Amino acid sequence: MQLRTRDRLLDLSEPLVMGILNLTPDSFSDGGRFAARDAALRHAETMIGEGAAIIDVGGESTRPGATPVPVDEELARVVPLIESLRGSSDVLISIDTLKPEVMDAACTAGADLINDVLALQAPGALSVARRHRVAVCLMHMQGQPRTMQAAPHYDDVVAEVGAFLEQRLQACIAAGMPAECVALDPGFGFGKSLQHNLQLLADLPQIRAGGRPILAGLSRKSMFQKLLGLPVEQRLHASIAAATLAVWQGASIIRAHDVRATVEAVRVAAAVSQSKRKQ
Ligand code: YH5
Repeated sequence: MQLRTRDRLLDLSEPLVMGILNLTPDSFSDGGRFAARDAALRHAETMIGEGAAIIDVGGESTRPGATPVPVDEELARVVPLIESLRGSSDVLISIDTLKPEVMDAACTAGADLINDVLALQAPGALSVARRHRVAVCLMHMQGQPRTMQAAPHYDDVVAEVGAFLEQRLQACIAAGMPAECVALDPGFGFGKSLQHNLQLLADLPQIRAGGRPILAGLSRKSMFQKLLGLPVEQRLHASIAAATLAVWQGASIIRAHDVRATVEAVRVAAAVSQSKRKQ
């Protein structure tokens, strides 16, 4: 399994961990903009040291109920950080945004991957990705971020998510992007009940059937509140169990907050996976 970005081919024969770098003000903001940027850069370097192969830079929260961020503010948060990180490291940089203008500026600043929870459905998003020749992660979401968790409904969640991702992959190909640039993501927690999330993880190989790498984002998500009654700061062990299962089910990239623990779990799951006899 491989993922292309620009002229680089990312080897996914071993699954990789994507470390989350949240640039929303509640994350690193105590001493103003410059201090926040410095703290964020140090956090990125820590995650790289712990084995993150990709850093996912986000300047706007996509959590249910989060407040939207104006484009200028989002640009001011992410672009300088990407420029600094690009200058100091070869790590793959991912930009987590809904806005084509932010995708464009982030790729110009050195981002290698567009992580879009709208799967490039915003006007102009496909052409930005094609022009920069970067990798993209297409994620499934039912509804809009603000209201998606109100009453998610599917007749067959695995089939519907799979069909949506296949349709968005075809839209990328029709827009002139190579299929080799595309990764797919079922979007755990994005317009899904606990049961929907569990079904998607249990049947992840069906979504993998498109032949493109799968990214799974399960880290600290509310499904563990529903399943175990745990607040967000106590979801590490559940997140590690879920990351392990996702790799066992064939996921190639795991998006995570707790990089060291996730890298260890991913390596164990991948080693067992590779020892399995083909039947
Ligand atoms: C994802 O799955 N998720 S942002 C609520 C939480 C904890 C974590 C209240 N961006 C994904 O991480 N991009 C996000 O507890 C993503 N896949 C991709 N590709 C949501 C998040 C979170 C939300």
